[in-house]
Amino acid sequence: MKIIATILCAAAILTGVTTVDRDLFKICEQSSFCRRCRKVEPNNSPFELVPGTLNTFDDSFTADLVNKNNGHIFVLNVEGVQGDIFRVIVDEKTPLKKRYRVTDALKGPAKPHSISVTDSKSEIIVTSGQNKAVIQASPFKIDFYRSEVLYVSANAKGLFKFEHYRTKPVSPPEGEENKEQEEPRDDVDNEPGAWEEDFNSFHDTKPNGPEAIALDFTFPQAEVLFGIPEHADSFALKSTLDGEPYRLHNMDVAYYELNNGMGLYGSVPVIYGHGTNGTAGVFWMNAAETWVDIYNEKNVPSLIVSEPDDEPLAAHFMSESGIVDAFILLGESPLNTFKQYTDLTGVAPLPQHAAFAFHQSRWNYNDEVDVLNVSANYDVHDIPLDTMWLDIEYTDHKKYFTWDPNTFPHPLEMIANLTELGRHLTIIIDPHIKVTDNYNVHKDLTERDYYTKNKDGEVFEGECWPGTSGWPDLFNPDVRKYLADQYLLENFNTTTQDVFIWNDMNEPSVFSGPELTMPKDNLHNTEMGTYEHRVVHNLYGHMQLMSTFDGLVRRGEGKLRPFILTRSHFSGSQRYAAIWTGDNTAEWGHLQASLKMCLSEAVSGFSFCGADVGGFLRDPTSDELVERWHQTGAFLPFFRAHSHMETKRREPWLYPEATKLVIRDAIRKRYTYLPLWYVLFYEHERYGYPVMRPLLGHYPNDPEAFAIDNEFLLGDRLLVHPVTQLGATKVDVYFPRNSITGEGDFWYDADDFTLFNSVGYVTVPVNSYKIPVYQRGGAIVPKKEVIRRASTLMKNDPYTLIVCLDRFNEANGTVYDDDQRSYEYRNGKYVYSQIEFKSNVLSSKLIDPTATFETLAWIERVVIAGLDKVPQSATLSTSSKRITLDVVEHQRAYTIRNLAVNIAEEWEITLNY
Ligand code: NBV
Repeated sequence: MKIIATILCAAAILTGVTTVDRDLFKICEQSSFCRRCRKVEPNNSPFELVPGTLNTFDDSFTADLVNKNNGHIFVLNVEGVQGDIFRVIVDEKTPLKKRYRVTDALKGPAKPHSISVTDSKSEIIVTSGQNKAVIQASPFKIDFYRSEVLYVSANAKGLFKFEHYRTKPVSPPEGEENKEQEEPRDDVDNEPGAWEEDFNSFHDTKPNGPEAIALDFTFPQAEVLFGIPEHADSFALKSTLDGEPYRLHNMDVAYYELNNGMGLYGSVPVIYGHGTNGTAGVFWMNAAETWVDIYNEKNVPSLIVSEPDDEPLAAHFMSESGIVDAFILLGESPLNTFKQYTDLTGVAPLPQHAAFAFHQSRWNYNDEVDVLNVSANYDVHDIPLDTMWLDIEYTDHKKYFTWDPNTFPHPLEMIANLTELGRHLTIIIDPHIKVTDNYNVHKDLTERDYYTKNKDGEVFEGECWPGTSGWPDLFNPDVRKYLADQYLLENFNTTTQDVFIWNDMNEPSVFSGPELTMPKDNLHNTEMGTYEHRVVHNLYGHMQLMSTFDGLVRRGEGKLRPFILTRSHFSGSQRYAAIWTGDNTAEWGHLQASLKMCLSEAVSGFSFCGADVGGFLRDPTSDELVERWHQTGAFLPFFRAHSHMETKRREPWLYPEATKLVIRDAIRKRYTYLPLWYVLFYEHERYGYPVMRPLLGHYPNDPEAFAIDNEFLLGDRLLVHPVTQLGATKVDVYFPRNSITGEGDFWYDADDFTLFNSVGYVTVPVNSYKIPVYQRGGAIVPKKEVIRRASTLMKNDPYTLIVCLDRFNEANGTVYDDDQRSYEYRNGKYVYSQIEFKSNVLSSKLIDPTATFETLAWIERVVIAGLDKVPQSATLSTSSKRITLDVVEHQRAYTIRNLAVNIAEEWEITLNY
């Protein structure tokens, strides 16, 4: 039965069913725990603190919490965490067995911050720096303040629920009634599916029965809520009360639809509330299936920017199991709050340069000749390309870490051919392992007992690309180490250190499983003991990434930065891999969704995000869509064209010349901005702010900007409003209000320096080449204008600095460079300079003077826009020379050429009037 479902499903994927098969996936009503949590009566919380149980420590306190309805006792633990964060943990005091605690999402143990505690009968007040948590004893509630302003309340709605572990009732012998169960022992016993549950043809044995936890968080200062990716929906979260909650459950959802909260491949349980009074966030660290209801009184379906006298916006997190472990982020400003989250879960580390250049993928390139021809054609058509990708068909019958001997007989030669051109190869490695005797990985996993087990403790087998497959138990560190070892060149000797890795299907996708993933009663051998898959589901892909990352670091002898692309992700996966938005469709709506989805991911730690350029499924509806998609992709952090095996080939030269030229122009534009991307990624690693940012990141007091998700910022330097509508001849670009000046910033059209300096929408005309990109007045952007076949060949090429002045005639920026692929920058081998324009002098100063980096790259040109007077000449001075240069006017800006100063030098250019 299951096998048939599998085959049908795989067949549906291949034969062009064009909408999601909703019957395959649950709605909240079909999930017993979601129903149970959703029906908790508000404002009637049975939880209260138990008097006399308070224990205080330097950085935390504990107190007992009782559920008055059944007398069960829990322990509340409130901790101060460095960086204006509170952590709230609730677990059972004496559980039948230890409940699972997520640890791998955090980059390391959260750093404690001292607290002081005042206790009265009715409340406990905890102060930690400028923050305060007020814990009301009965009914239990916690209010979190920053500088005496209430930003977050936990359980203000009284929806807190914690289903303690209990012994499963024994089923009576057939034909007899179960006397013990005549009276419900607890609220959960009334709920069908609490002890065993069916969905479609799948039965979940639920050995631990009901074990859900849920808690509501109210954001009194918020006018908009956002975060909790991954959903194909708007950036601003919509009210869910009349529909489905947002779901966080990693699944392989073929033909996913737009504008809804169905779970997708990744789950990042962090939510932010923002308003003109400030920002706060909640990181709900739970890896089990989770649903999130969004409360908004007005219940406006599209945008939920609220008004001051509305009921506060709130989120109700409902998880199937685990414990309550929530971090309250009181960052006050959006960027600080995003940084608090990356301080906990880590940043996306600085990628190799090639990783954020252009990638060409396809399911599948047929053979070695095909790969090399595509690569060669990029040169013929003068389009830069850094990486060719191979999908699952390169393997020998979907046995990962092998090559198909017929189509890829000489992988090392193929790789060398690409490497000689400065290009890379990326190959896919999925987590399912073909069950067959003639496969060493399967044999090893079997012999070492490394596979995930089913509920009866036998090896779990299911269906996936290779046919019958097993899934390594990646929660076991030994299994992670074993798989990591498979990437080492001594084991995978048909690859090289230059080969990048793509981990797909790691939700995990199981064609024969419930909701196309693993049965929840499967068993994993974790570091904390044996746990059901249900408890850790959203972490499976993350554990694969830990393993792959370790393998690639070791393959590169600790010197090379790995590049991994992953589909499944959880909080913290950004430390190991870039993400893409999975199997999108070649339609305009999906192009629009790519920005919204990557914006939500960016504020949730995933700065390295992209979508399949061109759309994965189906043939693009028009050539224009392909053009606009390349233009949009060129300004998203991860830029890869990819397509399904049943679509027509899509390499740029296969389109009419006019389309090819537009695509070429967009990709080349990406390459001109690589120095900007590099410094933004570096600063992301160094400071923790996202690379791609919503407008509210820098314009926190402009409510008009809060829900905008058809344009975005790159750092604080560029505003990008890609064209994403069919037949567009104009776009309405929103220029936000600066919180400090109360006015609009200056924005310069990146192509011709046309100045925009008002607040509000401006309709700008677009032709097919136009990508509406604006550089902020006050920002300096480094670029390279000589484009080569691959970014790796542009290392020593000269820079151009684009200086756009603000209304005070000033500007600032940074430039960063290093060897572009190794970890040597962490040993001080880099250059990071501050470039400043002030009082008619443009200067470059090393930010870290002790860092050293030898490069041949020099600054060739400086372009200054926004000068109010025409300079006669410019004088360049360095420690060793002083020369006078011409200043040439062109397109509303002034250019100074032939500077010939090395970027690792300090220098000054004075404008002479
Ligand atoms: O490996 C084949 C595809 C891949 O091309 C795509 O990018 C992934 O998201 N993979 C999914 C499996 C099957 C998709 C129908």
